[in-house]
Amino acid sequence: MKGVPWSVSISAGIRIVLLGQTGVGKSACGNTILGQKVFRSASRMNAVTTEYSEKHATISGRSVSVVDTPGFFDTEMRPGKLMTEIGKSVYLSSPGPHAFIIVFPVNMRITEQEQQIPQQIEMMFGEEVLKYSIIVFTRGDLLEEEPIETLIEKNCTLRHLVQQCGGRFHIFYNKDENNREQVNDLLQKIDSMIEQNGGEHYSNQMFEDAQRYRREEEERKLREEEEHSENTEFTKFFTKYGHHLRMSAFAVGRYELLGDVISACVVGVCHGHVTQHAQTSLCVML
Ligand SMILES: Nc1nc2c(ncn2[C@@H]2O[C@H](COP(=O)(O)OP(=O)(O)OP(=O)(O)O)[C@@H](O)[C@H]2O)c(=O)[nH]1
Ligand SMILES: [Mg+2]
Repeated sequence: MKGVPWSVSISAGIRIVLLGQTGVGKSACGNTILGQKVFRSASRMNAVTTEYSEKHATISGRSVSVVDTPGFFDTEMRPGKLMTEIGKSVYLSSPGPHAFIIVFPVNMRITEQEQQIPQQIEMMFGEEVLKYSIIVFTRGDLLEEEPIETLIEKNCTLRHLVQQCGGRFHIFYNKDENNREQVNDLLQKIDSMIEQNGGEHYSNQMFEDAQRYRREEEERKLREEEEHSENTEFTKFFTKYGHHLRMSAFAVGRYELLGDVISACVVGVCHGHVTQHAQTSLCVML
C-alpha cells in the first residue's frame, strides 16, 4: 500500500478495532457497522464481551473487518498479561488495523479518568496509535436538544478528549439498526484518516516496538526504584548507627595504633630499651 494514494485503492478493505471501557457499546457498534448481530451486546452490570473476536462483512462492495474487544481499561490484570491480551486485537486485525474506534456513550460523565483513556491507549499501542484513532459516541438517541458538535464546542473536557484523536469523532445510533447512512459516514471519515496517513495502517511492528519500549521503561523504573530504595536504606541505617560506626572506626584505629605501639615496646624490651616516643604514645593511648 506504501506510495499508493488511498483514493486509488478506495475499494480496498478496511480493518477496524473497537476499544473502550466495559459497557460503552463497543459490540453494539460492531453490529451496526457490519449490519448484522454478530457480537453479543447486552445491558448487564458486568462485562458481556470477555474474548477478542473478529467478524467481517461486505459493505458497499468493500470488505470490512471488525475486531471486538473486552473493556480492558478498568481491569486489574497484570501488565504483562494485559499486553498479551491487547496484542490479540492487533494480530486478529493482521497486518494491522486502519482504524481504532474509541467508544464513549454520549451520556457518560467525562472525568479525568475517561480523559486519560487516549493516553492509556498510547501507552499500550505506541505513540503513533492516535493518528489511526477516531472517537465514536454511542447512544446518540439519548442526546437531548443540543447536537454533539455543540456539546464538544462548549465542554473543554470533551474538546480535549476529541483533540487527542486529531479532532476526529462520529456519533452512532445503535438502536437505529437500519440507519446505514451513519455507517457510510463513519467509513468516509475513516477513509479521510487513512488518506491523511498516506494510505498506511497501524502495523504489528508498531505494536511490537511499543511493547519493547514499555518493557524497557518498566525495567528502567524498577532499576531506579531499587537504587533509590538501596540509598534510602543506607541513609536510614547511617542516620541510626552512624555515631556508633564512627566510634567503632575510631576504636579500631586506636587499637591498631595501640597494637603498633605495644609491638614497638615489646621489640624495644627485647633489644633492651623502649624508646621515649613509644612510652609516651602508650601512656596517651591507655
Ligand atoms: N439507547 C442506546 N443504547 C445503546 C447504544 N449503543 C449501545 N447501547 C446499549 O448499551 C448496552 C451495552 O452495550 P454493549 O454493546 O454490550 O457494550 P460493550 O462495550 O460491548 O460492553 P462489554 O462487552 O461488556 O465491554 C446494551 O444494552 C446496548 O443495547 C445506543 O446507541 N443507544
Ligand atoms: Mg462487548
